[in-house]
Amino acid sequence: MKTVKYAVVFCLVFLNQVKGDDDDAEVADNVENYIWNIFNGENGGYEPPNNCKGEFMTCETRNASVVYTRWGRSDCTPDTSDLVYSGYIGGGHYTHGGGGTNALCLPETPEYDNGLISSGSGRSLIYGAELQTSDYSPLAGLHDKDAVCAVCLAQGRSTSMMIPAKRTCPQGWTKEYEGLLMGSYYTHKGGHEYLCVDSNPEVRPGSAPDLNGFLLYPAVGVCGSSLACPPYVDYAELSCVVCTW
Ligand SMILES: [Ca+2]
Repeated sequence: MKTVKYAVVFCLVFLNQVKGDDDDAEVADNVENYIWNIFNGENGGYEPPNNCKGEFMTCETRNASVVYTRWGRSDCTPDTSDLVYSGYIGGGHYTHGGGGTNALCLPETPEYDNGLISSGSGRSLIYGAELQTSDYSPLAGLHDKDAVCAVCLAQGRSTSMMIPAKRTCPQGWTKEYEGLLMGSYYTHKGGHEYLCVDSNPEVRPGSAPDLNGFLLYPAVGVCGSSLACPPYVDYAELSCVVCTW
């Protein structure tokens, strides 16, 4: 910290020298004020946000935080996170080789800029997501239903991770949720990333039936490849967990 203070003093001396030239004086004054505000302003130059709201979103704890997406749910885990927004999973079509490979958490209420809207077909196409679970008994009742998502803010933590094939977090980490690892069907052209879908998923109310855009299938490990079997089990659906630190 001492080195930083010496550097600040040097900068201020230098800026006073620069002020000898009228053309540079205003710029030098602005820089000088900026530096003084950082080191000597109210609250040490830190201006607390004035919109700190919510049980976990307090001004005092807002400095360290991380967001993660809870796939398959429209809410966040009570006592660990605050809801930022909820929406519907979207992404590229399962038959398309192009488009995105990542999944999106599309907000429930989109905002369009009319100035950006035009006609044409040269576009990247985004489709809603369906759970493809007709032959997966734990979620068979949700087959063809539209998948939802929530973006969650974890206050007081600084990073998040998804661990495939785990249900617990390493010591010291906070477990946000556990779920079922889901991906694209293995022969579909439109492959996409793996998502950890909550083990107790919700679906969009009024979901339309079998429209097939961005599709989510349970993921399994395949033995007889380079996969370590055991402990991995051939064609056993893989769990997953999302943790924050
Ligand atoms: Ca379907």
